[in-house]
Amino acid sequence: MNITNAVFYKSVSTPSGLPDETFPEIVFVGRSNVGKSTLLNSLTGIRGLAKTSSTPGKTRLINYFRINGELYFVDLPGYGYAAVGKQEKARWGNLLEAYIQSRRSIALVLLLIDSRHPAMVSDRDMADFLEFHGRPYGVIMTKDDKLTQKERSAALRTMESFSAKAKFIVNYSSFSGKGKAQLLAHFEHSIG
Ligand SMILES: Nc1nc2c(ncn2[C@@H]2O[C@H](COP(=O)(O)OP(=O)(O)OP(=O)(O)O)[C@@H](O)[C@H]2O)c(=O)[nH]1
Ligand SMILES: [Mg+2]
Repeated sequence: MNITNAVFYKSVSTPSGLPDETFPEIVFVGRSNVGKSTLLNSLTGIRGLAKTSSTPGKTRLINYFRINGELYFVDLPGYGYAAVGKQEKARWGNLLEAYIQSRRSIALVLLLIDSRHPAMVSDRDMADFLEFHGRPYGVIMTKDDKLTQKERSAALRTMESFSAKAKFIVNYSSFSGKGKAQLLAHFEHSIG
């Protein structure tokens, strides 16, 4: 897939604000600070389209981006961010789960995993959740530029062991662009 046009569409904080399920969606899911918003910017080639931050918890809303006028990229807030209050965590956890379970227009979930910490419980839980609900998903191993070859192979093996139904696993660096062409090719299959 070639991304020729990407624009911010809207931010949503409650189920009632969700847009109609008119376009297929590629949904970005992962722990806070794993690099979801940065990946979105890397794929579209527009720095600053999605807000990024070195402090976790930057994205607090569901953000929709229209891609090529024919699909949405959906940037979701991260899970596993300790400094968020219990109440907000619970509220957000429910919204995230409900979204993944019931949103019919999801064409593909991108599960982002920090290459340096590939076996975190919350990530395993998310992979289980996606598999249980039969959602099509692919894995992005983020921040690949921080790894040695040895660490890369070990991380890949770990990830493969708990994402049996993943359609693909891609090593990605938003800084170098490594993995971008490969990932865009996978999108082609998901969107049709
Ligand atoms: N080295 C390196 N750092 C990255 C990469 N991608 C993202 N980062 C850094 O990771 C931090 C978090 O990036 P974000 O894209 O804001 O993370 P997020 O997953 O959207 O975080 P939340 O919105 O809090 O859930 C930033 O400091 C980014 O610069 C990458 O490929 N390599
Ligand atoms: Mg973000």
